[in-house]
Amino acid sequence: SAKAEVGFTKVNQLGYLPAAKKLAVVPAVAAAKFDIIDVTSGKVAFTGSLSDVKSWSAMGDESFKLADFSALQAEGSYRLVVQGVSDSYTFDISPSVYSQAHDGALKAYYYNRASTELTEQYAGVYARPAGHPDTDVRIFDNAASAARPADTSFAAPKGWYDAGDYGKYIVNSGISTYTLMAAYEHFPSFYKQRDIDIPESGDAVPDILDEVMWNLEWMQVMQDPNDGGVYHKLTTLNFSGAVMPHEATAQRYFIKKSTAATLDFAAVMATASRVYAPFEGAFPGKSAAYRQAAIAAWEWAQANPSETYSQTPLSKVQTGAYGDKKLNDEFAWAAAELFILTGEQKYWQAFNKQKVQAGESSWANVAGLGFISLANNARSLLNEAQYKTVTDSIVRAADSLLVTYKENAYQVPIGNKDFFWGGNSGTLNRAWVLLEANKIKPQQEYIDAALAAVDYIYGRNPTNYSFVTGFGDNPAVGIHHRPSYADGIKAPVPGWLAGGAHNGKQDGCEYPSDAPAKSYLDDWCSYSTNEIAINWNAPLVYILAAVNNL
Ligand code: 9MR
Repeated sequence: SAKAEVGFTKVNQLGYLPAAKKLAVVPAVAAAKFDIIDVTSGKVAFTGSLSDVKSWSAMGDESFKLADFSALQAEGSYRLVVQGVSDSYTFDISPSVYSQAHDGALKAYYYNRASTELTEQYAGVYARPAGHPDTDVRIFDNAASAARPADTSFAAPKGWYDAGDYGKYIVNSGISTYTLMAAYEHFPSFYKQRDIDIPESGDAVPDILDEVMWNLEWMQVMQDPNDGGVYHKLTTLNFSGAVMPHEATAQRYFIKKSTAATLDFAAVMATASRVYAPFEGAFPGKSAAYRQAAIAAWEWAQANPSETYSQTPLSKVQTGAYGDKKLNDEFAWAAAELFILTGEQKYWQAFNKQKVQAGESSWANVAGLGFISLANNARSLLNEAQYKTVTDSIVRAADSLLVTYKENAYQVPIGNKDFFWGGNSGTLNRAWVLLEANKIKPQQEYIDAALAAVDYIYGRNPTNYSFVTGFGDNPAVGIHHRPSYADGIKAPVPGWLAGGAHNGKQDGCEYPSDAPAKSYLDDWCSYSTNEIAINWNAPLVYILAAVNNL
């Protein structure tokens, strides 16, 4: 077919905001013009010239042309037509084009709740029995202390499953939980009336904070109340088979206290203490308890500054490691949040001592989160010069991302080093830096680049997939997500962002291409490109909230 011979025209399969820069990527055919057809009337709504032939080394030797139809701002449904190429998928131009996508990305967390039944009322066809009550979780020998000896057990229910597996990991919960709270903090009026149809919908608390509470309640009990240290993870010894949650019943353990987990926990608890303070009526005592938990965790980390987590291939524990040897960013982030919470100078000094800079965040690098919190919450705690060191660092980071964006012929804020396991979350976390810089020093190009990241996620990328399940005309379906695989329903659980293209091939699957930007496999086999994770969805929620509020 024509499609197979010359490839596809790639668009954001959801569509574009009316005022946005609008690009499609067209195969490098001879045609010089493109038409945009209004699908309702069948008439040509816009005609433009294709760019000259371009290339991006991350795509190997495939070249392409760009179609720029930014000037088309009229609301409607459209498709892009080029002679010699199949028509693009249909896309919308509308101010609400990312609204349902936002709600879907947030609702995904509900589907990954541990310790509860998903009822048909809220989960529809994805209803399932409760899994992992986590009422009898055992202390693994490397987690034992005098107060909590090995093999004793206690309860740590709730929380979200980390990803396609059923583990609950503090390091990964840290950045995920924070990012969702930041979305609420930065866009409170957007969240005020937002109903994502979860069991708590309709109560006095915004749904996003109800959903986050499900994870906070678990995180809180991951702290040993006797010393303030926090367990790195709560998992089985090995990954379970591809079964539903209630069928994965192997013994679960609290595994080793670590400095990274304890500091991420401190940062999240300090953030939660301030974010939930206005909701004392709904959650009595929580804000104060979180404050105490954060301080106790910080103190433990001062006394235990280098308890890193690692697993050898021969270890008895084979679940995710989230091992991180570089902890100055964790110290900086926790210090920033504790400074905002308490106003105490010792935390500001502790932040500065780490000599970190703003930039793209990830589970292993959380310094940027500290900068975001300080820029948004510490204006009145700092003098002008101090505050400027924070905002300058964010602007510097964004400006270097802008260079990447402008140098990239595909016009996305993605460099060749940005293809790694979970790289789609990196793209969204870079968009976050750009949007923070836009608050400090407004510049249209920051917004263009951030929206280009959204385009990439929903289909304007070399794979032609929308990387989010259930959204777009050609979404990922074969995600590495145990419930989606085992539930017998063809369509995967919706709203989940796949990790994305890169050519690490850690899973040994057969990939369609070696080129990093095209090395993506929409199949269960590919846990390195097609797994989902709570820390990848979180910046998706944040960015979609942000672009809904541009
Ligand atoms: O997101 C993690 C990625 O940065 C690592 O390269 C990868 C291999 O260690 O692990 C990823 O995290 C996985 C975790 O260890 C276990 N649950 C699923 C996570 C997503 O694949």
